[in-house]
Amino acid sequence: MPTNLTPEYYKTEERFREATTNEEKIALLEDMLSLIPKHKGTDHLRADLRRKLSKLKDSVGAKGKVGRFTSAFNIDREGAGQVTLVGPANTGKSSLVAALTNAEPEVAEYPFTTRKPTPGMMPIDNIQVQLIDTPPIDREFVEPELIDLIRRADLVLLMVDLQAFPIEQFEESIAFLEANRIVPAHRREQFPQDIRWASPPFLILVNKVDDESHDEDYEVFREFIPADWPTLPISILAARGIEAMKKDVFEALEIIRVYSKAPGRDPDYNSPFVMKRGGTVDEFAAKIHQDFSRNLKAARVWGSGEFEGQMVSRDYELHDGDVVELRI
Ligand SMILES: Nc1nc2c(ncn2[C@@H]2O[C@H](COP(=O)(O)OP(=O)(O)OP(=O)(O)O)[C@@H](O)[C@H]2O)c(=O)[nH]1
Ligand SMILES: [Mg+2]
Repeated sequence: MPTNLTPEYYKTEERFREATTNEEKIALLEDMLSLIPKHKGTDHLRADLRRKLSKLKDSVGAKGKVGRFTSAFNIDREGAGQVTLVGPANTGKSSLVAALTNAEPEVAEYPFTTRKPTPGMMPIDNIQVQLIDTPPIDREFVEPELIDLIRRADLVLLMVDLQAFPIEQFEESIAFLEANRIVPAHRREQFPQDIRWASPPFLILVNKVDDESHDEDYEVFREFIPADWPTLPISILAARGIEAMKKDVFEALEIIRVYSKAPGRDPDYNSPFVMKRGGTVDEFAAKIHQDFSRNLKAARVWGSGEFEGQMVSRDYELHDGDVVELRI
């Protein structure tokens, strides 16, 4: 249905996009609403603008307080995946984020240092994933917002401390998460179907495996943990297991990197397109541009271990590292 918007509306919309203060945005949104003709074709647009307006008004009203829309627990997804570090106090969560990302969360010898989550970007090879440091979960009061943040994760890294009580830490943490309806993807089937579980993949990081003398303790830990749990020994201090961790994170996110290539040119290996595993040529084309997908005539693929510029159909499933040349 046509919306029949006036040039004046579009002008106001442009000023809204350029506005920098919330007060200015509120005034312009109100103008925009008054400039929209009221009919069925504009129902969605008007509802959308009213929603934006009320959000902005809330956030202005909540100034000084910690408002719903300024909460540190509301973290926008960035990069190839949102990976949330979870665990008891003092296990080394903040240390990992400080060591592997641009963020600088506080690290301290005493427990319960972290009070608010901090996101940072962690490079893995030629992509970036978002790694989020969080407050510990072995407390009397855990913010419901922290639970929501964990529920939204693409991957949960549960960190325990080999030099404390790793088995208890592991058991108590998963019991706590389960009580909050968060279970690992690989165990999802074991839980009732009628409850809305969040079931991201889990990876257990056993930190502070600083040298060979700790390797044996890790083996003991491993024997006590059911075999289906993926675990990885690391030491942030001694930089052990960090590359293996990055590799496991990449695998657990179930993503692939695909490179676009123009005819007669080399691909840019520095800027991959990140897709979900199982993604097709058609989905790749849509990622570049909706028109590409619509007008796609042919595609050639290099990679997949066997192809050297082979023609493929639009439903061809791509693999990590593939180079694709689209013809429209
Ligand atoms: N031995 C050893 N100590 C570590 C390692 N990683 C971190 N630590 C130490 O463990 C202590 C706690 O580290 P943090 O990163 O603050 O731990 P946290 O899990 O963020 O703690 P909370 O914010 O209280 O939940 C600090 O003294 C770190 O230096 C490690 O690999 N080996
Ligand atoms: Mg911390």
